[in-house]
Amino acid sequence: MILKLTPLILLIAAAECQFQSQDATLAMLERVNEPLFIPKCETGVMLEVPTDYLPSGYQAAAIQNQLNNRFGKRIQIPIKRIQIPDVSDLLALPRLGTFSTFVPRHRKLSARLITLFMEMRTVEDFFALAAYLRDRINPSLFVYAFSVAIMNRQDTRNVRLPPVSETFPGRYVDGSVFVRAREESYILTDSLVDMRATIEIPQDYTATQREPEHRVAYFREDLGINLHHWHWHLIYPFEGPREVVQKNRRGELFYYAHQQIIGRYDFERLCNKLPRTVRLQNFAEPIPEAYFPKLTSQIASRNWQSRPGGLRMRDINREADQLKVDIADLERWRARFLEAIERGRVESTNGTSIPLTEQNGIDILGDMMEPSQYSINPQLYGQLHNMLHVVISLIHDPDHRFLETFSVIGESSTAMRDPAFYRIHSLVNDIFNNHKQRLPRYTVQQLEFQGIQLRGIEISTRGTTQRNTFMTFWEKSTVDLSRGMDFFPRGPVFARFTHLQHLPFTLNVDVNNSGPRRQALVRVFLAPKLDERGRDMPLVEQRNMFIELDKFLFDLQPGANKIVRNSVQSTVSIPFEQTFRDLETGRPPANNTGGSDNFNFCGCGWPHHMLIPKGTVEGFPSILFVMISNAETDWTPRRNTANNVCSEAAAYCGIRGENYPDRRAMGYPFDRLPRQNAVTLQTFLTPNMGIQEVVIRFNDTVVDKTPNNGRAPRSQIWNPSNTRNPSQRPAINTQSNQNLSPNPANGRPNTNPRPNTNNRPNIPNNPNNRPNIQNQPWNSNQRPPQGGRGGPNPQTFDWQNGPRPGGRPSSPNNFFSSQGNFDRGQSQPIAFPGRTGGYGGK
Ligand code: CUO
Repeated sequence: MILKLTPLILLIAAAECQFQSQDATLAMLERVNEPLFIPKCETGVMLEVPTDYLPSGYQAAAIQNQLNNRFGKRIQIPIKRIQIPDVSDLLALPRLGTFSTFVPRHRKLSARLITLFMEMRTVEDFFALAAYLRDRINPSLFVYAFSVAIMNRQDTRNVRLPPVSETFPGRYVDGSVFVRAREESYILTDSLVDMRATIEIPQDYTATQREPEHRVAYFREDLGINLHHWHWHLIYPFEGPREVVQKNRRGELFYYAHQQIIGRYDFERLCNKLPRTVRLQNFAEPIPEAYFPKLTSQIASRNWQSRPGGLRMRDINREADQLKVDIADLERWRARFLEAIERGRVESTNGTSIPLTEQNGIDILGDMMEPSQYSINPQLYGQLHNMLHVVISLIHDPDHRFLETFSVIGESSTAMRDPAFYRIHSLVNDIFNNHKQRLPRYTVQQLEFQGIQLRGIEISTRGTTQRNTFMTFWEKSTVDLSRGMDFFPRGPVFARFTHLQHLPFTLNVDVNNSGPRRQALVRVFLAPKLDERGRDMPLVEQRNMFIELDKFLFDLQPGANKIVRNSVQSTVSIPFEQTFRDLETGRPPANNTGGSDNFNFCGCGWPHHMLIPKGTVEGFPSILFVMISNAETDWTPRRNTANNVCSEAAAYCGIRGENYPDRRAMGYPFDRLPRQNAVTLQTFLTPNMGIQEVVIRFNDTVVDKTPNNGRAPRSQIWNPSNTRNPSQRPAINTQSNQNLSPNPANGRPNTNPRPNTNNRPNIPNNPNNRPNIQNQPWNSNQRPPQGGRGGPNPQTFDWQNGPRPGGRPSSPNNFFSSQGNFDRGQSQPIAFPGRTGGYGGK
């Protein structure tokens, strides 16, 4: 029985192509604690759910009729009534409990639900099952499996998922935000809605600077980084239908994506005068690092558990989670890994000995380590990585006597907040490295590119005359959390948070090609120059610290070539606005298949604002490495070039439906030990490589990205009580290229992921909403006030109006300063024998 079913609705329901999958998806993922029949989205989307799909308490027809009238639906989407499969096992997971893909029982349930979703014959059937389950099963399980299915079903490929920070904002921001948001939402309604204050999320809400580890909290707690990690695991789930899990080189990408995370974290640690991460080695020893997340679970209204420093991992035996793992298991699994790597062979379930070859050894080990369902022998090699997450996440209640659940490290959307995450992944990386160190070292022939000579590298950063200098600073950005707020009255809930940012820069590379015209693959990496003690880092260590900045194709003409590459073009990162995409205000038009297909893959990518490590006020000395490879041998052309919107974020995330584009081992040329006689980076270089000393100069000042204190102008607030009138919607760019500048109507990003002619996002400088770097005052003697991390009165710099009053005096080390600090620490090119200008290999 479907209530209020009209002939028009039946007509729409019959037309499969007209099913409003995008609206239905956003409605499914909004306010997941709130029943589905309550209108969702700012447009008031109403899913017309069959009565017997409703939770039992709401099934009376009279109630639904009353609720419909009360909430005033605007867009009706009829939900089909189907034969519901047996889902009793899914219902067994407590609705108000927690869910983690690291827990085997939970993972099995998620694999089963993903399979059910994938097997639904039509898109209507899929949404019908989703509608039935949404208000019955555990919301975290639902959101995870539903999101994986949306990304992998053929008929929902064009549907775009909101970032999980909108669905579960409680996993990303201080719990006190919700108390303040609730109060304002209650008082400031209707015509007063635009008076709601933007809620400031302080940078230092989880600890103080008395805790040394907190110096890198800006990295661990960055919203974009945690969204990236969640998205990565959504694309590469451990378990599920074959077409969802078995992706090209998935085990190797698990290794590489996490190896790069550790490399980046250690880079940040050195910038903050912290030693590199010590791997988790002795499982019996206390874990010194503490973590107090200050996050509240909106599902269970519980706090995410804290971990004081000095706790020891203990055997886990929790009947309720069907979870039993001993520390001895972890020891045994690790020993088997190391033994297999030493032998160069692993043993499959049927006893076959399989070699760990140069080509696929790391892929096999990656699948074994997670493990994914493609682990070659789960009984023998166990679940080392997943169970390390689990054991640490339950360190506070290993036998469930206090009825507590896991902490942030047990959930992929929050795990990177915890310092212990990096201890685990340093161990995992060390094990992978054991394998890599046993592989034959790259010979000169495997590294060089005949006839190619790299002659010079230079970084020019907009807004400064200093060469080879990256500039970093703090920036404030605004996100709307209202989709995750399950309380009335509705309306925007803007939160403003501070994150690292860098000035746009350009990489210039001079290359001589003594051969014919050919296509090159340009690889760009960055590493610290010095170790913890200020000594030049030996190459055997430094090779683990090289973080990928970019990788791109370039057509080399015969003779001299000048490669010019902008930082926003990086194939490692995605723009800020893509990470925090607003699907309601920034959706592409329905006929824009090129822009919307692959959009969900586009959500995966290192957040661009974290591309460059923080550096130091004095200038952190680093080494930029560029290598010109032969694209003919190293690059896999795309099979489907029509949908290449996402190619720019392939480095850590791959490309949807395609092979990983780089045929070389991930991390090449630094994934293996350097050849015997290449002790230093200089001696490692072949003529097609080059290095340049650079510095990363940090300015401890907060720049306000959004005008008007992060709030929308009053007259332009989009009031959800308005009807779906296009004239009242914030403008969406309809030009052919991508406009990712903030939307003037609400100060929020205008995400319109349409390709421009060269398939790269075009990020214009909008004089009203974004800093126009070319005209900004960093070159001048103007001195905006300093704010900075944890200061008593953090100040912001308004790009339109200049410094705000009341700023702290400028520090003499500030590169805003007029003291001529631009000339300090100017990097010097490294001189190589027989080479002028200090660039390139030998
Ligand atoms: Cu991504 Cu351990 O794999 O968190």
